[in-house]
Amino acid sequence: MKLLPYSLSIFFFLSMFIGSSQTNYEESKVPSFDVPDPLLTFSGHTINSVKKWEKVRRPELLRFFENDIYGKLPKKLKINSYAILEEDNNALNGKAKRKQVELTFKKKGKTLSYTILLYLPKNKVKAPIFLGYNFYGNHTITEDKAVIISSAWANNNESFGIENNTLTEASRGKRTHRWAVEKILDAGYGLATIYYGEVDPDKNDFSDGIHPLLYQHGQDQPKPAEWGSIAAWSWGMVRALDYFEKDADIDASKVIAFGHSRLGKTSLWAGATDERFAGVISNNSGCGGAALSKRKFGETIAVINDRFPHWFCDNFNQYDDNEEALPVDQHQLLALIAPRPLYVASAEEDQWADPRGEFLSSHYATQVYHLYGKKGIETKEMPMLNEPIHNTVSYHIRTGKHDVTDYDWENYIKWANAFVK
Ligand code: GTR
Repeated sequence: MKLLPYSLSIFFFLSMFIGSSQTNYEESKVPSFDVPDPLLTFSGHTINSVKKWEKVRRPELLRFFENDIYGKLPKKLKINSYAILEEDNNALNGKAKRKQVELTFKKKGKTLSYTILLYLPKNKVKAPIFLGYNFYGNHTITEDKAVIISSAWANNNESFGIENNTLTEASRGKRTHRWAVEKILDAGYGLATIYYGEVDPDKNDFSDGIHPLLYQHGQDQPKPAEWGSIAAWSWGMVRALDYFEKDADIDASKVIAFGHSRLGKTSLWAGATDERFAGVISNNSGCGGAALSKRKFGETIAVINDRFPHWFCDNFNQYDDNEEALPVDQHQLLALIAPRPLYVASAEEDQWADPRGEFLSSHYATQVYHLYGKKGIETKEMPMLNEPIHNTVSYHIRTGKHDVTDYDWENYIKWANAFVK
């Protein structure tokens, strides 16, 4: 094994404590397992056509992921109303049109609102857009003073100046490096982002966010097969897409779901559950996202359910230290996105997310893309660092840590130009 850079070794060392003492980072210790076949039904029938995939296999896989992993929505809930809170045709030094649109939902006397920040390329009739959540508020993605600061609950974070779970001016522009707004606009795309905490605060508490609007009488938390926070955040993306269909500045047939880390798990689930998303990007999504669970490399199901008990549905707990019992794996989540363009990206130092597991997952999902005559990750050999493979299913592993960089965005734009636009 080659020597690891100092920062990387520290990260591994810390992760051992954050995770379980048995966190595995050695390829030789990955257990051998059968990769569940996307093209074989649970009752053993071979799927050899698009028709059978769409009629039989896709629905049964989707149902499994709903019931046992992310949790299903108890009911439908549509946008009650929306309001353009603010609009400027000369934002970002005249480069963009900015809109801040608030969606409101009402049920059982309860109300939830969240705000979409939109930057659209000027002089474009209907723009394709990237839609992705941010972790600390819309105002963190840009220095733009006009971006409204959310009053929703936020995780405290000293370096972002967030105390008392309240977002403030102190964090404006703190995450600009993760959002290549200019590059996106220059390439003719718009960007839509939402603070994920407005849809569901990221804590193990189901009395807030969107969940209570859909409880039955007397219910105070989701049932074992009902939606956790990832499914709630995905739902928020889907409802944003409903709004885009009404906005004349946006080409709603070209909305790409983007997400990093837990929000990459979210973009994948949004893309799987709503086929209107024209493409999906998973940036370093790891366990419960693009990475194969059965490899038990880096973060595992038991560890993620222990640290984030609210992310998945309670039924997912039955696979804690019991990955063998899973009749599916995450490549089949990716396959649910077929034949739409999909980009899975990893980072070299992000071993916690199992880059190799993310890569193999994209490879094993590719057979479903083949049914549609599309190309994906044809090889089982991982590409070199910073040497992307671009097909309908794309993959890269870049140098650096768990993050979103300009390099990632440059590749997403190239892929979107070739396969979505
Ligand atoms: C980590 C978690 C990962 C990933 C990440 C993030 O702590 O273990 O699964 O989701 O958080 O979202 O930043």
